Amino acid sequence: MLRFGRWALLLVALTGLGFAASPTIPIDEYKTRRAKLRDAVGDAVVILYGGTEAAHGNIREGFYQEPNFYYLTGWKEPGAILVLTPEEDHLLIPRRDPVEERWTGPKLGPKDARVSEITGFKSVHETEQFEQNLPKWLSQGKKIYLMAGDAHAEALKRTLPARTFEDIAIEIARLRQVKSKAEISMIQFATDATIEAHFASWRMIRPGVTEYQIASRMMDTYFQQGCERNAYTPIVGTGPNGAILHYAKNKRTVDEGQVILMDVGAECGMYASDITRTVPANGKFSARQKELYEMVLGAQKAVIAAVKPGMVLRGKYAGTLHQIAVDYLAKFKDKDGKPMSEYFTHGIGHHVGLDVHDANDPVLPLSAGMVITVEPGVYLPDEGIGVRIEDVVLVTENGAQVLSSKLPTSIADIEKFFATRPKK
Ligand SMILES: [Mn+2]
Repeated sequence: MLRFGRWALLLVALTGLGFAASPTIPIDEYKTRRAKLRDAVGDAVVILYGGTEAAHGNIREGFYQEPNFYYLTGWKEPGAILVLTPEEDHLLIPRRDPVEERWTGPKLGPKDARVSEITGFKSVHETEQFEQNLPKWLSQGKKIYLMAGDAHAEALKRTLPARTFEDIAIEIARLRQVKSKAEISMIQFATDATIEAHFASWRMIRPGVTEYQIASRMMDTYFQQGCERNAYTPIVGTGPNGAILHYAKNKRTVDEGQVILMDVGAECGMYASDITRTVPANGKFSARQKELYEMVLGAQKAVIAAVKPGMVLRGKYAGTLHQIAVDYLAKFKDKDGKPMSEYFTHGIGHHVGLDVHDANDPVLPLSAGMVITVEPGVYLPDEGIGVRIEDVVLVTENGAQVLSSKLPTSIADIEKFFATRPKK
């Protein structure tokens, strides 16, 4: 086996067997992002603090980088600072600490010979040198842009009472909401891993299994592919739990005749996905379940058909994607004549990227390169059912591409999957 190892790997890559390696963002892309941010803020200095162990790392989750900082630097270690002057990019990282490294492993230090090559920054300093360099850097721009609300940024403001500060959040959000080709590949990877997780759940769902067993199988599927985190707490709701929007207890046992709502997504290489499917416990939808499911699927199709540059995602007024779903669902009534749109009790979707609810400027309409979810649903606690269908959708030049289209949504396809799956 060893002799053929390399060839076997190549064969696997070529034939698409096994799981593909995760794509990455080229280091030059982070430079381009910083250049764009510099253009956006004009004659100003940007100071952005990365996550610290205390703020973002904890025993349960481990350290993860603050997403805005990561977006601009690609730097994943704690305690870093980014300074952009009108002319220069500076990265500040902590000095190496041999005692700390016994716990966290060796880290790249600011004096390392390869530090510029690895970080993509010509200018890398010790964070301990921040204060002594600050007057020089601040003299290069009129305004100072900081992340409002960040504890370090607010402390810095108090030390510079004479200066004018602006919030950098919206400027970074406007960049983050339009994804590059490399980012779309990252989201596609997380989406493909998430699709495999949903298929894995469909293979095991039957009366008698528990919500936590389903969630566990789904998480295992994407962790096996190298994904680092859940993009959010898995929502697996059977029967009435499907009508609880952010249900996360996952303790109930699946009963005969119920549908199971699974809103579960992986985070892989820092990028999130977010997919929801609603499937029948015993492989076949009842007449009433079909009726509700078809309404939601029809609403989702109507919205996806309308996705294109210029459209507005959210908002309860004519012309938004949200309103298209509301108008579609309003054509159907409950037994008292109430429009079914009243059982659609959340937004139609959100941007997806480094965060599952990704940064965006809500004032701007959609444009090519944005990635959103389309997730209509109806929730009827009295009938013990919730139905939601959620896909990840890329806005293209003239329409939309569903990145999660490999996971079926039609009743026929779902029932066929259940009817033909291996019996266990
Ligand atoms: Mn979502």
